Amino acid sequence: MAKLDFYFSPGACSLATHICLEEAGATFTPKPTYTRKGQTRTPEYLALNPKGKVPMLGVDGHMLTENTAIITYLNRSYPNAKLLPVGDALKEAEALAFVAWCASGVHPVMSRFFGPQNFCDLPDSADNVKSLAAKATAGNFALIEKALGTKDWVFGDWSAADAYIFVFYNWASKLGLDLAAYPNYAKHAERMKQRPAVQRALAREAEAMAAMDKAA
Ligand SMILES: N[C@@H](CCC(=O)N[C@@H](CS)C(=O)NCC(=O)O)C(=O)O
Repeated sequence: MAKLDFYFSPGACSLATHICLEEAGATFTPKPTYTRKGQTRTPEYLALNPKGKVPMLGVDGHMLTENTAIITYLNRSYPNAKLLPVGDALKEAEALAFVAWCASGVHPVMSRFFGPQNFCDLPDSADNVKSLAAKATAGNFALIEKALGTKDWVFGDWSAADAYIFVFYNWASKLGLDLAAYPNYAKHAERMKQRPAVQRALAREAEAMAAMDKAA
């Protein structure tokens, strides 16, 4: 098996990959890299990943970025974990399309909440940026709610798609967004918290966060 180094920031979208690593039973070295402390923007980190983002997975020294790509790699490397539907090319591609939409359609909209000034720097524009982000997020969450329907998991069996949408539900809860219109999504988040792999990933992230706060 390849030597894996996992770069993540507690609470960031890297949690999707973190959960998949745990679900796969992979052995990896955690490398907490705090976005809030600018640690993804240091010359050392940028030398590894010029995009300055987490997640990043070192695979025998090769740096792989983007949740979608890392999940694809883990799915191929740990087929027993079934991170994406196995054995049916169309179903696998559909799940990958969902994960790619999380990365390209849902995440960038929610990023506006965390850095409204990066999207519009006109004076007093932050509230407008956030209220447009809330509207667009509501549309995306309605699609997630519909994709879940009454199923336990987006694609019937658990998959990486469930890991990525869990990140957004956590963000929305922390932001205090109104989540009343998404009862299936709320139950999904509770189900996710029951999974041992999710508990291990969350515990490691909480530990890393506590260490960062202590060092601050
Ligand atoms: N499309 C990427 C998104 C990566 C991303 O935006 N990561 C954020 C954390 S949620 C980050 O590292 N931000 C740090 C920064 O921009 O300095 C993926 O899904 O992996």
